[in-house]
Amino acid sequence: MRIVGTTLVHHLLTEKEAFAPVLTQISLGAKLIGRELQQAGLVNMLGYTGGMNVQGEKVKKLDLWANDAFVEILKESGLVCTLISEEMDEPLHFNDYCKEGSYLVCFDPIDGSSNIDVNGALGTIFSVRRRRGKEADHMRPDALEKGTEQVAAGYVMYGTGTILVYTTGRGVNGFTLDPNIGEFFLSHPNIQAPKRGKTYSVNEGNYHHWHPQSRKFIDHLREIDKASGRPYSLRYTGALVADFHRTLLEGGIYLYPADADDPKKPTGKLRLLYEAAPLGFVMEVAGGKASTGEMRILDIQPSSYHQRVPLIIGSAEDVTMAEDFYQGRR
Ligand code: AHM
Ligand code: MG
Repeated sequence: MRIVGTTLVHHLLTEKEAFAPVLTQISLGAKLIGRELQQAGLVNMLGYTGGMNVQGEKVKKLDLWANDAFVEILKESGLVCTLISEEMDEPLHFNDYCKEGSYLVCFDPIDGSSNIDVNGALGTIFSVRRRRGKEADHMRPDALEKGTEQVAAGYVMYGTGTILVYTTGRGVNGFTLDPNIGEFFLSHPNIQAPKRGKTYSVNEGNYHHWHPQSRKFIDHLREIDKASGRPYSLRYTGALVADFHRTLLEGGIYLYPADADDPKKPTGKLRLLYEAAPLGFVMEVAGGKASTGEMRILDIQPSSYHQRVPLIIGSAEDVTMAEDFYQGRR
């Protein structure tokens, strides 16, 4: 059955800020990626390019294709001065579009890349910030502001359907794509994250690499105690967006903790600017929390474009419980 009602385009007209064209372009990128994913196996878009990205990870063909598509589409908005992407070593700066009121967009074009070849869920994550300076040399201070400075953030999930969820700080709304007419319709108005959940989401294969606090917390969730709703169930898709989306709607907690052994992941795997901060903004506006265990994600002062942070995100009570373990109160 087709969803009818408010379209994303109509909803964006209610936003006070002038970035509606940026979000409209992001939704166009989402439609293109969604379509490409559906036929990727047919047009030789699966597999690796042979290259590595700035994080030393193998780059898949679709990662690059999606990155290029987003660059072109966001440039087209005429409002974006600077782009920071997981797939680009350095920020991309468009001198012609740098003016008063232009924006900086940080994005992960394809989140959950390891799911590409197995027809698993994937996502796109985006964060919109204001450009304060106009010159390329002011890019760094603008990009490296705290997550509290985001003016909009959200994600697209490519699963059984394509859904776009975003916030500008006043409510979190989700829009489902009707593929027959290529329009996003409001399907999840004013999303509120449950105060507490029943599931935890973590790559438990890394258990023996974690710090003791992480192991203690997960051990606690696995203990049997009916009164406190334990054990929690484990759910992990390998795509942050998919695990985050479930956690946002149904409650619970997602973690990608620091790694005590792997020198490549001493602060976890996920990137602050285009993974942790945007999802942290969405989760907080929906009533949940996002933390490193030690501090609020949105209060972290970034030090580099591709900085990684531990991420603990989800229902407010579940994240508070995790912080009790990480800060030694339990
Ligand atoms: P990616 O953006 O390169 O795909 O990496 C991020 C992904 C997340 O989507 C997911 O939660 C996590 O990495 C999975 O990592 P792991 O395989 O180590 O559990
Ligand atoms: Mg990625």
